[in-house]
Amino acid sequence: MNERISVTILFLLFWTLNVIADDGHTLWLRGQSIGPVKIICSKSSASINIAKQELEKSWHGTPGATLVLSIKSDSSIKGDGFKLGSGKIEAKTDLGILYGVYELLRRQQTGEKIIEEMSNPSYDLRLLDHWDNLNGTIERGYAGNSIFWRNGNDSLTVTEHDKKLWQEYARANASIGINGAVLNNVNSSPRMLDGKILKKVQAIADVLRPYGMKTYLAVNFSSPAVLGNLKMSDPFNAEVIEWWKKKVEEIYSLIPDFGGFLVKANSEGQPGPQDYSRTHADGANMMADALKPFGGIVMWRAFVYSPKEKDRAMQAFSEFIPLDGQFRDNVIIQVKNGPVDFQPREPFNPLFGAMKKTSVMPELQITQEYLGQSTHLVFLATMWEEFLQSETYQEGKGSTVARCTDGSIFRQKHTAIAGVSNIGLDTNWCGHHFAQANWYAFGRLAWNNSLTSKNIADEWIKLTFAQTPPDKIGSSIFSKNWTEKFLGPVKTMMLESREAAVNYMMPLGLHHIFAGDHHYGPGPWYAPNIRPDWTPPYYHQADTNGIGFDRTRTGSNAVGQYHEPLCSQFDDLKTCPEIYLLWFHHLPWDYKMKNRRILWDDLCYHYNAGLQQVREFQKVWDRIQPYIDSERFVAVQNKLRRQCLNAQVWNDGCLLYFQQFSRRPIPYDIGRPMNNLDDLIKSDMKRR
Ligand code: GCW
Repeated sequence: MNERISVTILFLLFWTLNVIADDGHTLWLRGQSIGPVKIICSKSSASINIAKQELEKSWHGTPGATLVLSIKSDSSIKGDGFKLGSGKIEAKTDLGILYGVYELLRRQQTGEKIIEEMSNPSYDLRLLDHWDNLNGTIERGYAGNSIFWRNGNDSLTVTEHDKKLWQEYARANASIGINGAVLNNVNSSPRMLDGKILKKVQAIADVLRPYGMKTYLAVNFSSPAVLGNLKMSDPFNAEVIEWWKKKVEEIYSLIPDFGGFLVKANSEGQPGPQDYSRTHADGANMMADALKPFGGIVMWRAFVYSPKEKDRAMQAFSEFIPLDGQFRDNVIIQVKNGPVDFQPREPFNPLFGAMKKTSVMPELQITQEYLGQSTHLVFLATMWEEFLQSETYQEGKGSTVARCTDGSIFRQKHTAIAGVSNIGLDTNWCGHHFAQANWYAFGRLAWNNSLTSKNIADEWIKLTFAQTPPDKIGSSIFSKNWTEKFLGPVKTMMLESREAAVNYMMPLGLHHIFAGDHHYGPGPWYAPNIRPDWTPPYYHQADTNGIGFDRTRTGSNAVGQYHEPLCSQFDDLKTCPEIYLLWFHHLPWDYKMKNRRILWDDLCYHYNAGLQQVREFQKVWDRIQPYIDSERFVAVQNKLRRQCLNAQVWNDGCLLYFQQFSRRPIPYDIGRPMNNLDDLIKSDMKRR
């Protein structure tokens, strides 16, 4: 064999292996340096040293260029913000420098221009909430067990492997600006505050700290009684107050920069101040007082609802609005984006903008509990963009949810946002390679809540899938071929994916029609003998007269919780956006839609459109095969196949079930169901 041929073969072999082996563990942090950089920085600290290492590891600027990192007192820079410029990064804090470095590297790798620019975070606190249990399982986790907790004799030992994983985790978060983590489930075990467990929390906090991540804990309101053996946990009881004070002191002696508590109280069976006829404010303030001397905060959740009330969607507002102004200034009310529960589509929770004298933070769900878990490809940034840009009208036009929560409109003491994490022990962290994009998007939006989902998708795809290190500096670092054949189609697919899921699961404002309590497949029929607000018929209200939840002024009057003109807009069929139609209205099957179709037909077309969209995603994916490593290609291809099968089940289950009431044919120009309703009801989507 001549030498040239054998070199070529060797090269091809190396290239193929290189392309084959990619398990996704490195996330969006794949950039390897293309040359040296000269760093000038007079300061040294754990975070600054990480910044320097990152530059050396991933520098994509002109080889040999000089970069000056400097700490400056500049009033235009807020918190851990930074100023980017040619050859320099300025910040007020070490973390500002670190975030500036990550931004610079991201721009170099994505070919985005590097201009004189200021970047201040939208929210001071940008947190991941882990719903991780002490035994290592994760509530609504679909990517393996917890990276923090496990069962067994070694449950509290901290291994080198643990530390390495936590460090990788902290690095990924810092690279997108996330600066805190709640390490355990909001359905919290009182044991969480046990001294032995706190030692492990300390070990985790020590690893996260240099990356700017603070540690928080979800606490159980009954801890004084259950863990401290007190007679009760009444927030007005002197012994209870003292117990929390002592506990907080103990925590800060181990973790001096501890962030604070997250509390789910009097919600879904969790204990809370109402057990002692006290209010949410009484409970939250008691904890806030204990944390105050140390600078800690309380994030008190507004996710409350009781089976006695007529409309679950209204309860957070009814319980919390009367308490506005009664909370200590280190309490933040944490509110889910929608008024029911992380559904594929909900209007925004009316508490946003309405609670004017209290710090309010959005809670988003990154883990896809209601959006196909780790099987379906659903890019959530479009949903979050829709939510953040929702107009509340609370202080006139321009009072978007984003501006009502980030301090632009109300002078809230703390600005914060949290996302329920989708991270587990799976090698690729999130179960589905594309679910990494949701973790990424959450961090990016928490830093800058006016980013578009389109830009976020663009960045993420470039960072995650670009194959060869770019050889040129500037905007042309990606080949025309790759941009047209890979970036474009994959981006379009991501941007359409959430609407596709809404279409095949719950179009036109339908919500919470999931099977059983796994929240995966369809179950509009699911109505065992449990509280009605845990069953789909409560939400869809389908009968022979029609379908939808009447929340108009003559119905539950949930519309009344929205500020005008929204209230009238949602109330009036002529102006209610059709995406929320059945959220706010109960309508006859032959109601005329804007496109002149009757409601039943339009519903069928929506389900069918969702199904067709996922079938298209399969084609998109098969076509991009030459541009991606085989490991990730095959993994996503398999997931898309299952997503299509599932979408078919959603289509068939919902249409056949609702057809019993509509008593009309499925329009003949769309595909016929492929499953029998009885079989679907029996299998209850247990086989995913
Ligand atoms: O979405 C629901 C989930 C519960 C969760 C609850 C909550 C942690 O089904 O698993 O409990 O919300 O947010 O508290």
